[in-house]
Amino acid sequence: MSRAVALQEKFANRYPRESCGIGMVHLGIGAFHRAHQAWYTDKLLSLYPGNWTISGISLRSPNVRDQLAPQDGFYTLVENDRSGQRMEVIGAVREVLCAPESPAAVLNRLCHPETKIVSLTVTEKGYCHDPATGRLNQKHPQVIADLKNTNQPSSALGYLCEALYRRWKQDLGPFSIVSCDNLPSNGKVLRGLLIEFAKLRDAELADWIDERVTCPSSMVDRIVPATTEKDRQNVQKQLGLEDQGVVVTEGFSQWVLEDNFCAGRPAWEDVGVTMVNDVTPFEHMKLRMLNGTHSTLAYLGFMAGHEFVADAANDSDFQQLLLGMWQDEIIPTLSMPSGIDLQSYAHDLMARYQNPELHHRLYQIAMDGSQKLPQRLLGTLRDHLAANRLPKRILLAIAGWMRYVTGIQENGNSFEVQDPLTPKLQQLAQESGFLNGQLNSEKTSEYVNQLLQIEEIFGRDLANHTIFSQQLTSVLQELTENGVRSVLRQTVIA
Ligand code: CS2
Repeated sequence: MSRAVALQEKFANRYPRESCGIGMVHLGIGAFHRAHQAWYTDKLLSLYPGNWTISGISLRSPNVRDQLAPQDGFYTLVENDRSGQRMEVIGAVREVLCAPESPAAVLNRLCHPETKIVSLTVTEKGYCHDPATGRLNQKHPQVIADLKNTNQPSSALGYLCEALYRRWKQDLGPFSIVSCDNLPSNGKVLRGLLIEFAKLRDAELADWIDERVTCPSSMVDRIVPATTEKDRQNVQKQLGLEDQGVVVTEGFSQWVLEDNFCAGRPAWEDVGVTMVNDVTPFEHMKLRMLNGTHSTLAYLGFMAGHEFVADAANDSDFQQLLLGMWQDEIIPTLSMPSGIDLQSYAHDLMARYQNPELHHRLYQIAMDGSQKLPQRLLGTLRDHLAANRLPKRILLAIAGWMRYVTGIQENGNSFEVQDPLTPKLQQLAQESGFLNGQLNSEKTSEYVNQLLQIEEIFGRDLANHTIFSQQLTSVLQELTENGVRSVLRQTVIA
């Protein structure tokens, strides 16, 4: 029996999939999308079968297409937590295209009259922007290339702009664009970038986008570790079928979405999505409380020798660090609509991190820190600096990142730092003499100051904040001299 047929049998005709047209295109069809938006949409189609199935686009590698095409887009979603394991075959993804191989097919799908919503998970770096300001990086090689070869784009912005250009010219009407990446005001930022990009091509197109296209902001949340061979074998054992597209996640899921769609939308509110007028407080809550502490665990936990989030979150020194961060440093910066209890949110986060059934690598989260730091940690930091306070745990987290990007572990082993700025970061570590020969505070201070000069991460203000940079230097010096564990004990106890 083919993979497609076996999965279709398990899908058990929960809805008449063949007659549900494709109404959404998703750029960046990785594991997160399949555990989140596609899962919500699958529940929706079970309730109301309609034209909201998904065309998933891989912007880079053919892997997901190669996994899903032979199975007609079906895949198993495994939910793992303390209450047990659940498996479900998801049918919401009807087609998967690999953009570098077939840009014309992707553009045709985006320009299809039935395409009403385009969503994205292209990670922070996929926006070709300056994370500190949210503006387009006009020197980005993909931006330059996509403005030249408009029919063969490579970036999300390039595809969106060309598709909207054609829709404008052919009078096909706009689609809504939903960013599902962990960026603050993701819809607003994306809209600004798209208009900036379009202006470089055709000012009238930019005006049309401005008038007709909406980009609702969204807060998305579900922890989705990278799938392993063991996960696939587990599905094979439990369901008796081969599935190359398995995705493993936790039981928890949240999606808060701004209700601003220019071409209609599915009734996602009926399957647990929260539709609101303003996503901002929810974004701040999630980016600072979840992603901020996730990155903290990633840098410090990894340096201390932990492999998985659950290992670090079950280590009492790290637990104390997180509890202190939430209570004293993050929660006081948030202001939430009534009914949102940040104490219980923090409590639930700890339980999610400690989930022993989820094997979420710290190394996976540590990736692309230069793109993540501003929204995860630096906003909280700035709020404290403005009130003349130095949040010691946030400082420790930033120092942890500075230590991490040297690519050398505490035991002296080197590892690969995955970040678009890696060459620059490691050059600075070399040039400043940090980690070369005898460590001294002058070299550390030089290294810290050089890093703080990277405007796309730290903006213009932080390098000039003397008390902050001095304190950061001394934390980094201690971290390097005495190791994470020792600093953690001092910071946590003090
Ligand atoms: C993580 C996120 O890899 C990372 O940077 O912090 O992917 C995190 O797991 C999700 O945002 C949870 O919703």
